[in-house]
Amino acid sequence: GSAVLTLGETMGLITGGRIGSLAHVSEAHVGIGGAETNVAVGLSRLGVPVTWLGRVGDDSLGRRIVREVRGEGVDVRAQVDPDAPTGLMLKELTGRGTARVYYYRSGSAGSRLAPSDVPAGLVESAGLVHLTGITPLLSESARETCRSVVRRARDTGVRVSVDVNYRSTLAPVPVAAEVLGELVGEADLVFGSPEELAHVVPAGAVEGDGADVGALVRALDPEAAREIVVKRGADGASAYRDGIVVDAPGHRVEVVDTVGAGDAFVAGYLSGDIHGWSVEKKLARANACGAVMCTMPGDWEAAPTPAELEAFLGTGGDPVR
Ligand code: KDG
Repeated sequence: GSAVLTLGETMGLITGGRIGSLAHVSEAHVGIGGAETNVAVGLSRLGVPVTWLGRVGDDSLGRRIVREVRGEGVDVRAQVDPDAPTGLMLKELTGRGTARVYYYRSGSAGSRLAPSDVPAGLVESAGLVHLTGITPLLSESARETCRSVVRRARDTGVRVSVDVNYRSTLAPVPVAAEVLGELVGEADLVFGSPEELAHVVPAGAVEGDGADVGALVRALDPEAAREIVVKRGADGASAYRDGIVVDAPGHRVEVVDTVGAGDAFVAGYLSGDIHGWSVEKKLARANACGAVMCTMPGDWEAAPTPAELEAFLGTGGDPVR
């Protein structure tokens, strides 16, 4: 099996060709995106054997997803669903390094993921399984798939990684809190922003406004049984493990497009995790991967190789000309 198995929905991605609303911008780029394939490509670029599993429609965008992700060296296990189209996402560039995103994914092939899509042995032979909080909010069958994969991983001692990745357009906070709280409760490794962690902590478990990240982490994981990684974008990240917290600074970069930076961060962190790196080393690589992703457009295209990371960190000598 692969070192990392991930599963979820990848969509066609239409991005405005210039800054502005798609009510007016006529030119656009066609691509693909999905949190889990973003992570998978990030891992593959870093030399980690990775499998992505999901459903696509029997259509052009579905074929593009399979070809493009496979082209990145990811082991792609895609079910072609004859009864539903590949989901779609529109992305408008605001000009402030952020993007506005619209989903056309309800009833999509990817959202129809089912437990039986995941063949016997696939979870059991992986080194680590990575899920995001997007998948269980897509449909009842996708939620069941997450539950079944987590159960299978736990039964065979396979590590489970979860990125909370809360998307407000998929479910209101109370629903997400319950569903994602359950997922986080089963994970060995958890990623989230301070706001996302506040959403998954049971109501009333933390005093005050939830701004104390240490208190959130203790409420989420009272026995310090998990590794909890708090993502703060340009402000860096912190990892809580065995009751110890490690802080790592972020990088100041010229931001073009922040979408996908969180996934790049996760790929960087997991690439070190599977090699048994220290928390410090994992955080440093994760922060660098996230920063590089922000400097170029696209959700995953800028995922760095180890050589590109070295160049970014200034230890790789002069840039190649
Ligand atoms: O993390 C980036 C992803 O959000 C993006 O690539 C698309 O998977 C996606 C989603 O559901 O928002």
